[in-house]
Amino acid sequence: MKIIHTADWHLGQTFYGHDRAKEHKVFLDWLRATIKERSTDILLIAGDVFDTPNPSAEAQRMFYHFLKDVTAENQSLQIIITAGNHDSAARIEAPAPLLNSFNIQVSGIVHWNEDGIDFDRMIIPIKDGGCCLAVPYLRHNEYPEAENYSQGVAKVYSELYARAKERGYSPIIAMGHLQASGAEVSVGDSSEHLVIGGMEGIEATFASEGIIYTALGHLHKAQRVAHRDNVRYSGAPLPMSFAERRNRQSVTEVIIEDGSCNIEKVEFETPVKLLSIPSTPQPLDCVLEEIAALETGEIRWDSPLLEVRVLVSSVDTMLRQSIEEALEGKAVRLTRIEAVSNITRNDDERPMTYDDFKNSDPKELMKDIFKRENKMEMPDHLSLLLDEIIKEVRA
Ligand SMILES: [Mn+2]
Repeated sequence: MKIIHTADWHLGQTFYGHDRAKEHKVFLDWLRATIKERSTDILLIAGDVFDTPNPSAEAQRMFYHFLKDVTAENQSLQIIITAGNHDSAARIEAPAPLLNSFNIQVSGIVHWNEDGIDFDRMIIPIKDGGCCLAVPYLRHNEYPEAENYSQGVAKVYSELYARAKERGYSPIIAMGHLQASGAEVSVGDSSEHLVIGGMEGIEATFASEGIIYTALGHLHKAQRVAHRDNVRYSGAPLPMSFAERRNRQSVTEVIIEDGSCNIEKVEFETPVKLLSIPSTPQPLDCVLEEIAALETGEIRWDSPLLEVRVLVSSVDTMLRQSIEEALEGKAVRLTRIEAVSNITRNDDERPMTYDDFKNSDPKELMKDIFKRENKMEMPDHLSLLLDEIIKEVRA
């Protein structure tokens, strides 16, 4: 059985205002060709198909065209899709009755019946007597009673596994969209974060040893979890932020044969590079020198997306203009200029731990973040607004 595991497409994403539809199109065409070439039996899409719960018509059109074309080209292909935290669970599941006739199953919403969660809907038969435990991104309270989120999510997987085993399914694969603890998060990447700052990691033991392969989505860097080769993130096909610019993009091919699985990363060369210069923030004159060394040429849809990082010691109102002038005629697309203050940081600015976070006062935390981001104290009217929000949440 040949499986291709992919996730985190984020169709419809714009990158600092730059449209990425053409990049996504290149990826989808490549994926189609890869599936044909490798005679894939099952395509697993582990969530975050779309970048937002309310994707544009163009993003949806691209997705459904892909599904139509790839199933037409590969008559025996089965596709299983789970919703991620960026997807609308209801929206992605809405066309399921139609998709089922193309051998495409969607697990978006957690359905409930009189006994609680309707687990059976998440058990999807696959070829050769196997099944896929297709678990969408679980929101708070979308799990049986448990001490915390991590344990609740683990309970869903163990219940599904127990049921699948009892019914004699073999092999059993699983797919989910979650943050496993012990996995690597891209620093500064907000699209990967869960409910609060990405701290709710699920213990890797959620994936029972009896599950032959667990296909995960959510983290954008391809990696295995807790040193287990068969519990993996396929990674996103496009870098979603500058924090991910050094990631290598791929989909994961899993071949299951005689009870064991063989895993291969199939690399995808992204058509647009993310460029961050200089490699560490430098004073303006050094930055301008680096810009001067960039290639000149026409700006096209696939020209690199550029981030410029400048070390500043005072407010320079001409900063943007100087950089934009230096960039004239260069074959790059400017996304943002990050001005980094070289004023010495306080000693107490060590990274926050989970315990710090649990014991912190939300208002103080917000004020602190505001100060760091804006280099000024939070104005009174925002502070009052914040009081109201906190009051409302606690009520
Ligand atoms: Mn996600």
